[in-house]
Amino acid sequence: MKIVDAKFLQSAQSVNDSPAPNVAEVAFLGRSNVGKSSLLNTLTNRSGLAKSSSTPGKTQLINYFEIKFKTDNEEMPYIYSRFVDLPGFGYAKVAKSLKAQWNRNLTEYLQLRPNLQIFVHLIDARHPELEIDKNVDEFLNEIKRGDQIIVHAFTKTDKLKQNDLAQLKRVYPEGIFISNLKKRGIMDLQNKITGYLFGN
Ligand SMILES: Nc1nc2c(ncn2[C@@H]2O[C@H](COP(=O)(O)OP(=O)(O)O)[C@@H](O)[C@H]2O)c(=O)[nH]1
Ligand SMILES: [Mg+2]
Repeated sequence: MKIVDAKFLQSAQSVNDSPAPNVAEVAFLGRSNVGKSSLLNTLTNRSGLAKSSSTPGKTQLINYFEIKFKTDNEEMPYIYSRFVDLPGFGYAKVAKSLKAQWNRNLTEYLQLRPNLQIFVHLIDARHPELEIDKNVDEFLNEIKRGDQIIVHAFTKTDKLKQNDLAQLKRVYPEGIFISNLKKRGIMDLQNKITGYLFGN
């Protein structure tokens, strides 16, 4: 299965102004600067795709992308899902009140979205044990329904020495190990997503 098209669908402030929950969604979340936009662009093979969400103002919003997959089934050659770019956490420069509002909207999306199937939690491979990522992971494990999975995607693995990467893989055997720079781990993540959503 292969992604053949991807396009920006819409931005939303919260679940209330989000598109109808009628297509399976994959949410991407992580600290600001972890490499989320780069990963979305690499995954979809659209270099400018997530740029629309990095323009000032839009980084605070939930950004929906429509993803078109080619199947091997002639009767149903294409199948769709949505990738959802969530606001990065750990934004130091923003006022506290605004931060709280973002968190509320984000939390609501994560907890209330019935068609949300996969949480892709991006973690900087150089700093896998940050308190904020542990908190997020704990929260996701608390709210996760039986029909959902959490995927840990370690980014910027090109910045690790071979030994350190091997060690990280031992500690997180279920992890996906990504380098946007070297285009590593991208198919592993795509296969994980399509395997779970579509069974292949
Ligand atoms: N070395 C390296 N740098 C990366 C990788 N992915 C992203 N970056 C860089 O990290 C910075 C933040 O990336 P971006 O995708 O905008 O992060 P976001 O804030 O999570 O959306 C940019 O300077 C990217 O070029 C990667 O796999 N390897
Ligand atoms: Mg970004």
